[in-house]
Amino acid sequence: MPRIIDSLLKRFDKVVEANVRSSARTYGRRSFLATTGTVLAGAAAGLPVLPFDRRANAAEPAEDMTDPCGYWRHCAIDGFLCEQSGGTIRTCPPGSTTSAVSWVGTCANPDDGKNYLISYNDCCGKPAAFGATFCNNNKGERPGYRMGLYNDINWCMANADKGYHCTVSIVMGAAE
Ligand code: ABN
Repeated sequence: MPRIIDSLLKRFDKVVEANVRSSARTYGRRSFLATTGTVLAGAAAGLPVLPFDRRANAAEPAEDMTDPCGYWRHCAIDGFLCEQSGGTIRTCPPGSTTSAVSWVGTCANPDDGKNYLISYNDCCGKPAAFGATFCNNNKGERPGYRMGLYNDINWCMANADKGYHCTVSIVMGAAE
């Protein structure tokens, strides 16, 4: 091969190699990982973390509790436990709807000693959950003429389907 062509090919090789290396540095896997890592670390360090209190929702009742009615959030419940009827402590079982109105109690969380407002909503539109435990706790309950402080009624009264099924205990927030 003539020397001039050989020299041109070598130069061409060098240029191509330099381009490939530069491209690998910019678009390669390591570069991608390094950039992504930097962005994620920056986001974690820079984003403000909104304050919220996990304590009230921390301890879900164990299913094998010896006294399910003794769980702190149920301190003023009057009804069948939804968590034993296909729902959870704060969600109605499938096929039932949360009552539009409710009675609100105040219960102390033993984990932090603070009081929390608990909304006791009835779940409506299914037959009464006779297979579930019925709890009748009355902390803070007042006579029936104080509607919002009375738990011994069917809170499905404002729903289209007024059939009572069970009751959920929803933490609304810390009590003042
Ligand atoms: N809040 C539960 C309930 C429903 C019907 C009657 C009494 C209590």
